[in-house]
Amino acid sequence: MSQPSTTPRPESIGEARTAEPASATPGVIPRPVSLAPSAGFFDLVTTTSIRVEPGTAEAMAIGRYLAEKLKLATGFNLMVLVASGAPPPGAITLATSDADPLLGAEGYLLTVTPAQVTLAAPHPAGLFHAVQTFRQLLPHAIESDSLQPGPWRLPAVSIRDYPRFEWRGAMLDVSRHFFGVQDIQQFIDRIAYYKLNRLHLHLTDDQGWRIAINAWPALTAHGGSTAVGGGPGGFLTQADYAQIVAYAQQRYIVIVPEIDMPGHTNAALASVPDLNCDGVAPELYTGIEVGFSSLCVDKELTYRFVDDVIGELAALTPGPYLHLGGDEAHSTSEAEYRSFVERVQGLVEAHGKQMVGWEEIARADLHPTSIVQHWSSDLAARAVEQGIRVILSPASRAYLDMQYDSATPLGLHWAGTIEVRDAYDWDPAAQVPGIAEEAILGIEAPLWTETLRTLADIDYMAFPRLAAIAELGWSARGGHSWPDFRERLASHGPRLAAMGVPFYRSPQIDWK
Ligand code: TNX
Repeated sequence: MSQPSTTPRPESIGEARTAEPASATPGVIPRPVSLAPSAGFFDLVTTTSIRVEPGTAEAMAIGRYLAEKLKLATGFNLMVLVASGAPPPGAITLATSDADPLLGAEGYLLTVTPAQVTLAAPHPAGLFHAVQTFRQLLPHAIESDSLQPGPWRLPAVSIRDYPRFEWRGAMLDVSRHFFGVQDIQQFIDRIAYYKLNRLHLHLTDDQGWRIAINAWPALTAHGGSTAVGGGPGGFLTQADYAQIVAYAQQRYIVIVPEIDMPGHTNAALASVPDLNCDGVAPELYTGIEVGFSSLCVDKELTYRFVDDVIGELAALTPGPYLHLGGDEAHSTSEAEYRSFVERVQGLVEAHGKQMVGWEEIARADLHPTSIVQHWSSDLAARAVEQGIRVILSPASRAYLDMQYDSATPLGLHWAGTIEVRDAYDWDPAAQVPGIAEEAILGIEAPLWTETLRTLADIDYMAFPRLAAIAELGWSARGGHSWPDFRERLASHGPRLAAMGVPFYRSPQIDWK
């Protein structure tokens, strides 16, 4: 489904200041814009019903999703019904009519009283986010997938909430090591819990080509056959990819596919000899060096190839974005790099998509609709001068593949080590000189997988740091506070544990 763009809202200075003392704040992450506790509790019981207004198929789907989530731990078969009029006591109501349009594309109100619960939002995405907040108000055992004793009681509260940034993403590298449909779906569920709305899939790199392209079957047949360290690799069929896209859509997450070029292309060059300037295919690569490969930028065939790949991927991708990588093209000359990026920008647009690229693409002439992803230099500020919007993924703060400390058994450390506080305690609007709030489309945390092989590895590196990044992307600047976040995060330990996430038990947090 297409999401309406975020409506600008007046700065909610008043709301941001209604902060209660940390101890009174339920452990909701990201921190809501405003949260006012009131007296009493709502008890979720077998007879609780979930009511949806007539004529709202998406709200109905969200109601069913909520009922399914609650069923695993409670054992309740909650009724989900279409109903209008005043709700009876004990109902949970999902409403999209009459909701304050100032809440924007993703905002919501959540009201819990002893008699009833109301989730209201002008758009379904807001209802979906309200459901995540609702889950976080219940006891942590609600996240278990086996029957738990209860009772299932929520504190009465009134929440008004909407995001600071439109783009709140995570990136998963499925090239260095391959991760299939099930792992990716699990990751989607985890990030949705923290209200992220973009999953960037890094689908190709030197070590593996992971998405089937019908016009060039050798890409996956050969280029998908190994991984870092020489494992068996793997790839997504187009049906797999479509399944992931649909799963993400149901969770209001847009898939952003990346085909990295002109560098990071050894897997393609090894699979299709004609893509090489000399017509000779290199061997497959299973190491972790970067910057040695390049498409042959002055061969016409290169652009037929890129056009085919982009065309097939665009047809499979309902979201508006296509990421062409563009990073670390150390084997392509400056002039060739620029003309390549400019030509590919045209191809992406011809297939109806907006181009996204790593910060290096700011060296080229970009259209105002293209998007630049900052990771380590001040190059993205150049794009801002061209009127372009930026995604912030500063490696020293947001790279989930960096070690937590020097003892972390997984990960790299070229950008330093990143403890939970390092991931949390920075302001996106003050991170890069020349990139102010208005130029920031949002933030994204990349997870590169040179050292990661399993979903457990992903979970350990991503959590809890991804919760910190999610709060930076969503919560109002005025509510940013490490002591407050630290306290709320402590209560997420048992939640993550109940979900089966083997997260990093940072010594900075007094885990509950
Ligand atoms: C740099 S960040 C890369 C990746 C590596 C990563 C490891 C970026 C755009 N390129 O190719 O996987 O460092 O941390």
